[in-house]
Parts: sequence; C-alpha cells; structure tokens
Amino acid sequence: MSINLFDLTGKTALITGGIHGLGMAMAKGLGNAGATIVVNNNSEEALIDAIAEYKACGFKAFGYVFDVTKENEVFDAIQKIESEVGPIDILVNNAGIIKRTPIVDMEVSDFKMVIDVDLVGPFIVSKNVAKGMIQRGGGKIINICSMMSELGRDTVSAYASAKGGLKMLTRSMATEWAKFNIQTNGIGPGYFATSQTAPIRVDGHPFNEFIIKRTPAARWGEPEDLQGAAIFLSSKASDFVNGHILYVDGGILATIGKPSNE
Ligand code: GCO
Ligand code: CA
Repeated sequence: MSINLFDLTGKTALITGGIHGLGMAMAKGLGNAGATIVVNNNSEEALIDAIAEYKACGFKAFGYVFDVTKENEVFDAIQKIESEVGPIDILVNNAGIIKRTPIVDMEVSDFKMVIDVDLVGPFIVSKNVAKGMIQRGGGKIINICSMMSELGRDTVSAYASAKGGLKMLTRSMATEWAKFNIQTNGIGPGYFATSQTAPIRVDGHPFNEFIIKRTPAARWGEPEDLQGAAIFLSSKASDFVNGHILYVDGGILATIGKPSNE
C-alpha cells in the first residue's frame, strides 16, 4: 500500500458552503492532498474572504455564488464550474443550517427551511453533479451527516430529521450510483468547536461540560480532525467503500456515557 492512494493531484472538489468551519477545514485537507478547491455561498462577500484564505494556503481556489436549494441556480453553476475550472471529481455536501427550538414552539416554515438546506440541498446538488460523473465514469460524493443522524436531542428536531434523512439519502445514492464507479459516503462529525456550536460551547455552560464528559476522547473536536476522513473518502483509497457513514466523534456513538458523579 502506498501513500499515493490518498493523492488528489489534478482533482477538482466542490465543497458546498465551504467558507468557514468544518467545510473550510475539509477543503484545506483536500487542497493539501492536491485538489483544486471550489466553494459556494449565497453571498459574494464571504466567498471573497474564503478564496483569499485558500489562495494564501497555496491552493487553486474558486468561488461561485449559488443557493443549494434552488435547482436552476445549481444547474447553471455546475455548468459554469465544469467549463471554467474542470469536471467535478469530488463533491462534499457540507452546506447546512441549524435551528434550536423546542418542537411545540417551532414554526413550520423554520422546520421546512432546515430540511430544505440540509437534506433537499444535497439531493439537488448531487443529482446535478452525478449526471456528469456518470458520463465521465466515476466520482466521489461525501454527505456531511451528524451525531443527529443517529441520536435525538432537545431543540434540534428539524436538524436531526434532515441529518437522519441525509444518512438514508447517502445509502440510496450508493445503491443507485456505485455501479457507475461513484462512491457515495457520509462523514458524521461529533461535537466540534465551530461557530455553529459556539452558543452551546461557552465555558461554564452546562452543555460544554456535558459534551466533554459524554465524549470518550474528553474534548471537542477540532475542525482539522475531519481532514483524514475527507481525504480518505475523496481518494482512490476508498474506491470500494460505498454507503458508509464514517463517524468522527471521539467515540460518542460507541458509548452510553456514564453517571455524572464518575
Ligand atoms: C447541537 C449541535 C449539533 C452539532 C453536530 C453534532 O445543537 O446539538 O449543534 O447538532 O452541530 O451536528 O454532530
Ligand atoms: Ca481535473
């Protein structure tokens, strides 16, 4: 076995919403392995900063404005990316949102918005990217799932519903597309130190202590902790790996936890 199994030189990777946090860390991992980075966002401003940061890392990087929930925008953007940058070899469905509201207080429109971005978005982008991958004879699709693909938690019903759905969408894509040499898999991050978890990670917040205690590795994940999984599932090393969710969670899903006085 050679380390070249993980080389991504000459590959083009689209990381949706890859302008900060976990998406940016995964994109940097792929860039370090040799890939050209393409990211999108709804607004131009955040893209400019992200592209500057990628370029400062020495990567070839490109930004496109489009909304993953709008199929006409996605279709046009993918045509543009593939003619201006190159065929998309790797798609990371990373763009996502969360709303933390108890079910009885949650507006239907908010519930639908989370499902739209976190579940329908990956469907739309994958559908449109996979058509080209099928014609070209292969590709890699990584859906960013969550602990909430497996576990419930107070206030995150829409997010958990979407991420549970994304796990099953991953298996459905693997079922339909593995024969086209497209490997579709998921990454399920545990609890990571990002802006998304900032409100529940503050020192002294009971949730902060709860997570550290609930995680066998006894810490929050750092975004860089996802890079190995992202490179693996983007590379030749995973060419017969289909429909898995690779949980990178410091062991959370391995254990029921322990009483608070131990
Ligand atoms: C929460 C968190 C989670 C994480 C993550 C866990 O409120 O419980 O925000 O949902 O973001 O996805 O894997
Ligand atoms: Ca290429």
